[in-house]
Amino acid sequence: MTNGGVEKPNKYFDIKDKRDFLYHFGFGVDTLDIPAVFGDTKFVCTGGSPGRFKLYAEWFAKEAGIPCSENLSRSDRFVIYKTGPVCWINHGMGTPSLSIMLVESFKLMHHAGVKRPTFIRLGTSGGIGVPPGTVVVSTGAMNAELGDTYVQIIAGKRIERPTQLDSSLREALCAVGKEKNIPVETGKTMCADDFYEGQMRLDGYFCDYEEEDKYTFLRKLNALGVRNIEMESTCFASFTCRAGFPSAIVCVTLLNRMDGDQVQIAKEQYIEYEERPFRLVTAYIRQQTGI
Ligand code: R2B
Ligand code: URA
Repeated sequence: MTNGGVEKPNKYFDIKDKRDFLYHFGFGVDTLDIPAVFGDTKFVCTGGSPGRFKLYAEWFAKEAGIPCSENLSRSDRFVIYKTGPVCWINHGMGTPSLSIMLVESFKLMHHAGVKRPTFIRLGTSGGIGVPPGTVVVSTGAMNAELGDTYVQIIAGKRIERPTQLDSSLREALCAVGKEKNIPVETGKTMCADDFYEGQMRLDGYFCDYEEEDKYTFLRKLNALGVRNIEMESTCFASFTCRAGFPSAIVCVTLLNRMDGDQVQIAKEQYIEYEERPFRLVTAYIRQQTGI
């Protein structure tokens, strides 16, 4: 396992190739004045869905009384919006998609000359023993083998890296949650590699385990301090930690997995749940930035 220290950016990409192109964002140092557009960034907020992140950016701009950019992405893989010092970028589902978005946004911050941006993931998740609508601020991320690491396969070898998150940022977010009367819990987040079998659902197409195995597994997770399951936390924690960027994971639970597997919530309820991480995180950002 690597020691978890902060790593310098890749020695090759600046020296060898001054014309770096962020392929999945569809622009590069040659095609956009990156420092002019992104140089004042302080927070990068991210989460899975492109539509939700467009909405979050628009809500934030309206609340803060500042303009919202157009979609700055020039590819259809990700959307990027900017509202003052906050960038809103979606990351898709699962760690492969997230890892691409994080690498390109770290390079983006590097090219923009931004020193220590704070990264916050605002997501959805399945709760373990907590009521639906609970906002879980993660204390750490656990992989699908129940280890507190992110596993990467590089050159045919398993590399494990720590998945720490920033404790002072977490505490500050929890304090804002209390102030705003948002139901907040802290606990570990398990990062599954898929939505169905990897989360021991009984409603997938395949299922070669029994109902009691599901409950045994969920009870085990609960005993290990896990409060929610999603699909990106290990990679998010590990990458931000390697880069030395403070980071937090704030996910609303859409259901309590002890009570079921299907995500079937009325539209208004879903929107209200999706709003909770947004209200919490943006109250914190506005407190920090004074906007
Ligand atoms: C939460 O929700 C998505 C799956 O529905 C996935 O991206 C995640 O982490
Ligand atoms: N996202 C997940 O990964 N799992 C859930 O149960 C809900 C949302």
